[in-house]
Amino acid sequence: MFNTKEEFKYEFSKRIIESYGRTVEEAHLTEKFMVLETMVRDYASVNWAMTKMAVQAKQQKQVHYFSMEFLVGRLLVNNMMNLGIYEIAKEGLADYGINIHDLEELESDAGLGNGGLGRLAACFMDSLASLSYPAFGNTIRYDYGFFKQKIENGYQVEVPDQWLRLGNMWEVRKPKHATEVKFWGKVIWDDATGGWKHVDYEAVRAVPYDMPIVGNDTKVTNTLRLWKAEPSENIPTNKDFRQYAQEVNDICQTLYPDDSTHAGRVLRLKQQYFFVCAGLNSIIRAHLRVYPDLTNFHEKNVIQLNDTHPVLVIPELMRVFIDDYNMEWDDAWNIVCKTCAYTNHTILAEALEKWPVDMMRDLLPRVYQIIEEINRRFIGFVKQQTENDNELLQRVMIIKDGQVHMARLAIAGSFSVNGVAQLHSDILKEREMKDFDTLYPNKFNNKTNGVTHRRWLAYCNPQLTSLINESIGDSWMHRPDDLEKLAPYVTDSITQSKFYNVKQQRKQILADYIKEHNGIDVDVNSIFDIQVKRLHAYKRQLLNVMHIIYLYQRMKEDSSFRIYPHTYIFGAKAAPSYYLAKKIIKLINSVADKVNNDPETNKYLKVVFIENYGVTIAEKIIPAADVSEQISTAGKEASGTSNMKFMMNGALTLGTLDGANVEIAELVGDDNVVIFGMKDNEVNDLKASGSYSSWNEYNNNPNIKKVIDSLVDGTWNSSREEFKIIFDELMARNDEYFLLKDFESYRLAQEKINNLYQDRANWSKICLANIAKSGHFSSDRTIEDYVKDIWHLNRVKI
Ligand code: T68
Repeated sequence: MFNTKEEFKYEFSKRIIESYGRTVEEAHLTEKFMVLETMVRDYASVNWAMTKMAVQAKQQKQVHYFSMEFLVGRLLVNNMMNLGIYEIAKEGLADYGINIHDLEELESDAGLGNGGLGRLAACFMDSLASLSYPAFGNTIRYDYGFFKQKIENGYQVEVPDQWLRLGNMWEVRKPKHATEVKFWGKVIWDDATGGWKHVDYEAVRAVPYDMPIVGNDTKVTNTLRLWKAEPSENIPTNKDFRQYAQEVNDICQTLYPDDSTHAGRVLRLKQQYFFVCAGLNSIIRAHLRVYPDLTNFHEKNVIQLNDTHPVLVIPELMRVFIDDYNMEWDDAWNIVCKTCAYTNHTILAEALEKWPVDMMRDLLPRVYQIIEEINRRFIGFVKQQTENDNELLQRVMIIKDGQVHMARLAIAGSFSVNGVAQLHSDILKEREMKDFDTLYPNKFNNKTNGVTHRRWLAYCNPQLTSLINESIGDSWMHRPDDLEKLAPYVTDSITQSKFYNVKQQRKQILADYIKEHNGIDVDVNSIFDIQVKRLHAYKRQLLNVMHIIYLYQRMKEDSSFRIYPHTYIFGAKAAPSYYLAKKIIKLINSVADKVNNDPETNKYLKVVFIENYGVTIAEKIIPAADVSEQISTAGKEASGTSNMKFMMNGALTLGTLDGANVEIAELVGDDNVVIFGMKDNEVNDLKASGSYSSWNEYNNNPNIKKVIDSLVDGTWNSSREEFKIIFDELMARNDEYFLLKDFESYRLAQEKINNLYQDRANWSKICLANIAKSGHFSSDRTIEDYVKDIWHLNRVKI
């Protein structure tokens, strides 16, 4: 262990020699990196062990966060900062002529997630540990994370993300805690035991790999448990071993296997049950090491279900209680419902999970049998509560038309159901899940998302952090609301100009990156207008592109029309099978090509698509933003979390009243955001009226018409077919997300920003006002809300 620079250097060189038989000078960069990582892990291990002991000794209640995704990102520097050893290590390495950033760059992102939902889970783990709450994460140890995106000739190409190539130094394999998961087979009644028995199954061994989650400035270190599937010793006799081994291997191979095929869907269901079953098994075993039985299970454990992906926790826990521990149904159900809580992240109908009954019955016969019984009893409950309202019953049944509705199962088996921003929670309660709110009046609640201000401000933006600390001290690291102390500085002209300088530095860093990776020169004095998030029609990257096309067309037509220089920056991965989304990426790149190379306009307008958007690149992009594009169709984005990160880094939100934008706007006030577009109720009414016609918008607005026409007249591609699908989405399919409807108000909002930015002092004032209010969107606040209303945890004392 080390507490001084000299001790660090001694330990570092000793380990290099022990591990690789060379001196520090001779060692390869990756060797230095791996040694440093191991040193940090070992340093954290002491606290890790103490945390486990402290939780056990006090028999504290823990939260178990079950999520198919944790988008952790890099950990090396983050963990060193949290442990308070960053400066020592950095200086010690510098003495050896090693730049710590060169080592940092070798770490691959633990990219075990798709987007917001996975990153939220990672932010929660950081806040839980930093606030000293006892918490456990459960997920899958995917061999490959979400794909790496390459852009070739403007198209997205997916390459495997081999995040484990250099190994994962943070994890510790725990074979002792391995367990069996059973698939397929059938269920028979066993007279001998008087219970159901699962026979002829295929067993898979689940082995946990634990990663420490290091809290900031606390000894508390929690665990993220990644489950890996391996062949069981008890191999099936009716199958070729190689085939069996292959099938086992497939379980943890990739995040989100292609579910456009039947085999892909079975695999995803297998993944879900795999980590749920393994995770529960280890929680139950740990509980029974301390208590004689499971009757107080819910007093010591709360399980948070991150969306419906881990909802099999509910029937699986029932199965274990009943089959393995002889509980009566009602007692088991009572405990399950007091243990589980469910977070919903979407109201998009197509994203609400359903599983075909046949598939579930074949793969998980006993679990399915239990779901049937849950459904049967649920129907009885509904009939009794509603005096036989059959229409309502049809709308809420868990098993309906040959499908198991996972969100309905989640609501029935949880004591809390929460949305992730106030508007989203209101929509769930009052519209999308109204029937369930009637059935269970106190279950629904809101927990507005948050992001860890340690990673998304202190770690990723040291320049801004210094400025803040210079002004108000660093108490906000522990109490993010203290960022409000900036309020008096918002109008101070010296602080404003210092802020402006910080922003310019961050824009320069991004500009250098863009130059290196895209070969495009961008002007740091232009407005950096940024939209980074998953590519989806409802998020409306296309509206942004349409507006860029409009600006370009107008500048080309009218030489007196010029805008303040703008750099529009995009980053987005499209799901591999999402054809429209991929075409939008191609369109962005085609527009970029043309616009960037037009000498007549390229002083005013540049477009950049940054490839492979993910946690690490976000840490460079977000601090450089002047404008944060949050332009989803109102009512569609459950919360959004990049909006919070941008705000924290001093960008102005250009957004619709959707998700957490609503709360951002309320907090900072009308002068400090730019809001446009239809509101949620207007979108709803327009849709319900059936009167919307995108052709009317097209015919009545010449700007729109020109933009749309350019999609199919060869402007952006020699083939007129290239973007036909985008044209059809807007015109033939009547513009499901109302881009044309909101276009004019978006254009005016952009114009407003164009003018606002030119008053540099006022612009800085707006950005500072945003930072001052951003403490509310720290995940520390969110976690405290969960703890107070749902989890009821006490802090760990070491
Ligand atoms: C996001 N959801 C929401 N889903 O879209 C976003 N879905 O508004 C919200 O801020 C965020 O969750 C956190 O609450 C997702 O990221 C998924 O990634 C996903 C993955 C698989 C299946 C369905």
